[in-house]
Amino acid sequence: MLRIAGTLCAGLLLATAVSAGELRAQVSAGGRPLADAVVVASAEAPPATTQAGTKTSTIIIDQVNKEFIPYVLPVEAGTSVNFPNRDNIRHHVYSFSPAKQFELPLYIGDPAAPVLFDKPGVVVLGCNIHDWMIAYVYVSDSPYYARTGADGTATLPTLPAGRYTVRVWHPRLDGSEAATAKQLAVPAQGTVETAWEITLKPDFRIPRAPIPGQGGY
Ligand SMILES: [Cu+2]
Repeated sequence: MLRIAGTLCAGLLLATAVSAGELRAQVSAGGRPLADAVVVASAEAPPATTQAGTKTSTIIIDQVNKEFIPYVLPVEAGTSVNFPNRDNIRHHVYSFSPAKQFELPLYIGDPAAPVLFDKPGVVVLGCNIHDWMIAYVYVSDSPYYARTGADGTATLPTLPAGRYTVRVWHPRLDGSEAATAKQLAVPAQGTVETAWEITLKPDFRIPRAPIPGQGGY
């Protein structure tokens, strides 16, 4: 009997701890899974606990082999991002985007300070030296977001139960992010699934400059 009571008790505790559901989103374009899409869920009654400017995690965008890694980084507004340069040549990172304008003049290794992204919006990153280097910081006004992997799936694992507006964004999304919005209810337990098939604009990324003596890149 004791053992049964113990199990029951643990079960109740677990139920209390996980009064959150999971949202699993599948994003595709042209019928194929789409990586680097950002799925954002905004609660209709957002919790009042989130405070911008208090994020302490050390999130980074690397510069490796003259590319930004990752290509798309979703963060919550108020997050600082560091931009270490792992190459043995200098990069010069900048953005002219309204959500964050900044410049990290020519450097190797760690820049002097991380960059605070405090305003929601899409921030396009470039490098003054290498025109093909481009990346995106998606600054979210909601703490609930995830990026799709190569399988086109994004999982938001712990959403407090309730009603949400969910949207998808991608660097090449043809149309507005707002137009992708849909409402759904997240249960206290279990998974809710949703999917988008989106249209992409052509890829205007600048090809990498050829390296002398090597073909292609
Ligand atoms: Cu560069």
